[in-house]
Amino acid sequence: MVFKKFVIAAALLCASAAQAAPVFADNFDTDTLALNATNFHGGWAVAGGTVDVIGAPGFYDLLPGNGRYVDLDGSTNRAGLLFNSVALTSGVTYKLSFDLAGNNRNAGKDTVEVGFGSGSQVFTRSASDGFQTFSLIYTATSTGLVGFSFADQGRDSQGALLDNVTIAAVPEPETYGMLLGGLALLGVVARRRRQG
Ligand SMILES: [Ca+2]
Ligand SMILES: [Ca+2]
Ligand SMILES: [Ca+2]
Repeated sequence: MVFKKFVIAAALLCASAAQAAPVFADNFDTDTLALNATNFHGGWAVAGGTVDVIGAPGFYDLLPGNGRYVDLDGSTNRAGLLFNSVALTSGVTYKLSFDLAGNNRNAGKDTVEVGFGSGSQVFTRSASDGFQTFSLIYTATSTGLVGFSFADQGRDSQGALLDNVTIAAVPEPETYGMLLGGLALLGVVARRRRQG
């Protein structure tokens, strides 16, 4: 019985290691609906232009069913830089994940530059594109706060839509190897016990 519990505990450990708890997560659902929003929960700030918080209930809810989300080009014909920071640990690799949709107002394509640590990548979404999950990987070179940001390159007040931003540690291959090794050992022990 004790052995069985041990195996279950080991299996749970594997599951939790494979899905590290996020160090940052925000779905914007608790933010105040506003054009040219400035008051964000979760540490966000805006520079060099504006963004809007739109969505449910009925405030420019362009893609219903996603609560609230950010229109990355506000209402001043000058998209702002939406930025934030998170405490990371040196040497650990993290994945920034986010959902990005087109402007959904027939306003052509939107190009968004996403920054995470010293890296950045440009994502392009067509006007009618729905939310899709994208990600960016960064290995922290020091322990402390690291910035991440979203900058729509548009100036037409109809930006790409952003939702569900999360950052979580990526399990290292050695961790998987150790866990698999541990499980194999448990298998051997279990067989020996059955034979004995
Ligand atoms: Ca949301
Ligand atoms: Ca807008
Ligand atoms: Ca645009």
